[in-house]
Amino acid sequence: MKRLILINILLVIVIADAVPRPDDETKQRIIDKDLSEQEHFINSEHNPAYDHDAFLGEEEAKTFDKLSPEESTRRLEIIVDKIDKDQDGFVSQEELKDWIQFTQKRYIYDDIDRQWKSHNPEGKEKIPWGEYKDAIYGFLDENDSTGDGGDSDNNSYLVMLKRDRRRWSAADQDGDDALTREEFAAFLHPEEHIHMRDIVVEETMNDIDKDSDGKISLTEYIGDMYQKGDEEEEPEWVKNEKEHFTVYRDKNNDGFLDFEEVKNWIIPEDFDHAEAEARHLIYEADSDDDKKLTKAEIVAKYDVFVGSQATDFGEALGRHDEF
Ligand SMILES: [Ca+2]
Ligand SMILES: [Ca+2]
Ligand SMILES: [Ca+2]
Ligand SMILES: [Ca+2]
Repeated sequence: MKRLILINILLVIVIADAVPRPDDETKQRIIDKDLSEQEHFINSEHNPAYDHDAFLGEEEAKTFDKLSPEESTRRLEIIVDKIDKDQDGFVSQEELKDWIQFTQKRYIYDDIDRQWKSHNPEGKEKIPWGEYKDAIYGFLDENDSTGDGGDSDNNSYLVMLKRDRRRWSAADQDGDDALTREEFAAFLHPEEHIHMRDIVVEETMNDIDKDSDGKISLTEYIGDMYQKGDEEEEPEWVKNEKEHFTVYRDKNNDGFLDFEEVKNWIIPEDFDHAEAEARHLIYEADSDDDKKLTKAEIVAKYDVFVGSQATDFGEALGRHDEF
C-alpha cells in the first residue's frame, strides 16, 4: 500500500514535470519553421543568436560559439568564398539566400544521404517496396492485427507499416512501386515536398484524431499538446490555445477541424524567412550601400554572422579538421 502511494506521488511529479512549455509544443506541428529556435528580437533589441543560427545552421553555430575570434574569422572567410558561387568577389542577396537555405537543410541532406546508402548498399538505381519492407518490418506478424488481446508492440508496428506504405505510394511518382533517390527523399522528408503535403496533413490528422471520426475536436486538439493532471489548474497557454482553436483554426465554426483547416494550420502561407534574413544581413554589413557584400565588409561585421567567445585558442586549433 505504501508503495502504491509512493508510485502515485511519483507519477504526479512526473506528470507535473511533463507539462510542456507552449513554445515547444504548439509549434511542433507547424511545418514552415523559422530559421532558428531563437527569437529574432528580444524587447525590440536584435538577437544575434538568431542570425548566427540562420547563417550557419544551429549545430554549426554552436561550434562557432566556442571558437576564438581569430579562428571564427578564418572560417568565416572560407564560408564567404563558398557563398560567392559566381566568384565575382561579391556576395549578392540571392547567393546569401541560397546559402541560408542550404544551411537550414543540411541535416536533411545528410539524413537522406545516410539512409539511402544504408538501404541501398549496392548502389542500385531504385529501392523496391518489398525490399524496404523486409528490411524494416521483416520480423512483423501481419496476421496478428486484432486490437484486443494482440501483442501491442506488434500493433503499433502495423500502424507504422500502414503509414509507411501510404507515404511510399505518394512518394512513388512514376508508380513502379520502387523509389529512386529523389523519390526516397520525398518519402523520408515529405514536409520538404509540395506534392507530399496532403500526406503530411493526413498523417497529422491520424495522430490527433483519437476517435477516428475524420475530424479534430477541441478535446483532441488540446489533448495533442497537453495532458491535464488531476489536481492541476489549466495553464494560461492552454486557455489561449482553446481560444485559438475557436477563433482562428476552426474557420467554418462547426467545432471541428477538417482536412483543409488542419492544412491551413500546419502549413501556413509561405513566408520566405531565408529571403528576409538575407536582406537583413546585407543591410547590417553593407558599408558602401551597393546592396552586395565584399569579404571585407562581412569580416568587419563578423559578430553579426558568427558567434565567438572562446579565449582558449589552443582548443580552437584542435577543431581545424572541420574545414
Ligand atoms: Ca557573387
Ligand atoms: Ca518510382
Ligand atoms: Ca475526432
Ligand atoms: Ca471546422
